[in-house]
Amino acid sequence: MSMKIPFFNYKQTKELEVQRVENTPDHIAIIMDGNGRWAQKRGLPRIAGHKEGVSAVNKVVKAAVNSNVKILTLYTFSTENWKRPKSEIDFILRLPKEFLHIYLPDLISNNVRIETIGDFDSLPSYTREAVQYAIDKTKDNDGLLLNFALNYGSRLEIVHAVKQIISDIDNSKLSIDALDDSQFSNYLFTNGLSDPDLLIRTGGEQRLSNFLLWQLAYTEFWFTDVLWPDFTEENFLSALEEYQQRKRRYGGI
Ligand code: V0D
Repeated sequence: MSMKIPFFNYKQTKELEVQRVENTPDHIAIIMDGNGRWAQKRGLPRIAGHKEGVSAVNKVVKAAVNSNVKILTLYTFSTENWKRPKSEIDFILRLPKEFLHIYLPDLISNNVRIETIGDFDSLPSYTREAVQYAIDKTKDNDGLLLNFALNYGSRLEIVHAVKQIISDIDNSKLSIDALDDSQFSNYLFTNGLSDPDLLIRTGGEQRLSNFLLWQLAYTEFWFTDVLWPDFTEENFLSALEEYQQRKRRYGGI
């Protein structure tokens, strides 16, 4: 890992202040697209691309830690992904365990906290158990929040929120008049998290694909043709720089 800024020593405070002035996004969300195409271009099966995508996740997590990002939300598995061939789904759903087997000790020493958003209970037990173990192991860490969108779909999330709201109104836990957009946010899976400042999508497509529809209302979008397995720390820093440029320009008006 190339560390440009020594965040783990006592010079930290000053660097962090510089970062704040430079307006680092607190919360970055990423749609990690292009894994299947990366593999197909090389004549490999799609799953080879997903596997390669895992090491890109590790690189970006380290880059986020080094850049003092507070929250990194990664779209790993969408509610629509169940439409894929069973063998591919089966392979993908084993990746969390594989990822954590390799990288959890590193994440712990980097003070990273792991969380998830999405329909966790519908995942197979081998996925749930591996991820739950990591959540428990890292729950007291107060560095980067690494938030995996796992079996996540934004419309599902919104419908789930509406049902819960109706039930709370029925039980007089909530009054219709008290329901505003900030109250509504409390019913989403992202309850308690700030909205993303920056959305990155790799792989060339420019759409949201049912990701964080409510939360991205004011977010800056950054798209790249780079396929996710090829995405580097340098690409990540380019996105950060462009975000800072945009903010500076708008701030000046
Ligand atoms: C495949 C590219 C890490 C996108 C990255 C189950 C598609 C690699 C995780 C992971 C996936 C999830 C939770 C966790 C630790 C790691 C992961 C999935 C897919 C879907 F606690 N990579 N990764 N999860 N891919």
